[in-house]
Amino acid sequence: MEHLKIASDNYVAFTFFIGTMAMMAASVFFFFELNNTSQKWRTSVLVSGLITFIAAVHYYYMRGYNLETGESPTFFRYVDWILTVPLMCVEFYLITKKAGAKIGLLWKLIFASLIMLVTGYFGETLDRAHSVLWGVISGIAYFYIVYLIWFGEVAKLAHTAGTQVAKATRILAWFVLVGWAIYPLGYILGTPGGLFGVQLVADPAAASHAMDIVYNIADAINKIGFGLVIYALSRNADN
Ligand SMILES: *C/C=C(C)/C=C/C=C(C)/C=C/C1=C(C)CCCC1(C)C
Repeated sequence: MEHLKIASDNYVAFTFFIGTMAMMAASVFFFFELNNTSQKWRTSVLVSGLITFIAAVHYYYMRGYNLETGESPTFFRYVDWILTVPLMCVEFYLITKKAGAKIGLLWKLIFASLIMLVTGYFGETLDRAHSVLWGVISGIAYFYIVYLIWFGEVAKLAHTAGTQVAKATRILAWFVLVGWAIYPLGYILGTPGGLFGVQLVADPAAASHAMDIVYNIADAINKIGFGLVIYALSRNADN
């Protein structure tokens, strides 16, 4: 087989490559730091490492897939998200558990995230003709997660869990509100329904490329940044 190289103007392949390396480096960092992490925070930092590690494996695969086919690796993108987004819900549960979070809260977050992702997958693949409808349903589940974290149970528990946990939860809440909002932007760019019928990128190939670049940037911010907030909490918390 011919050796495939990344053309210098192939930004999609390049961001898959950088994404792979960044996720790998972050995983090594989180895993090695476990040794210097207090017992109380070890599971949280471990989960940060698992999130970036799972992403690293998917990025490695997606990088090769995209380079060889020139296509968007939608299926494995969603496999990655379906594994890593619930683990981010686990992070919220773990840091509020000390303030009395119940397992029911974790299930609510996971259930909403699965609705968000499965409906998004439908809109991107199985029923592209109704991408706006699926995007709206996905968006409702997304806003429910935002609600739980900003005003609902997560916010209330974080408030009583000490200043460091409250501060970290507030930063993570910003990740969910702003960092996660990058994904619907990618979806709007890449699906035929656009923004309620307004197509932002007309050419289908260009639209799909734009979507991948936006998703790749969002993943780096949200997976590595999110993990670093948890890591910082494990260093700053007084106990
Ligand atoms: C590590 C991966 C993460 C944090 C992925 C998050 C994905 C989302 C928040 C996706 C949200 C979507 C909508 C809110 C509407 C359109 C469809 C999605 C799935 C792109």
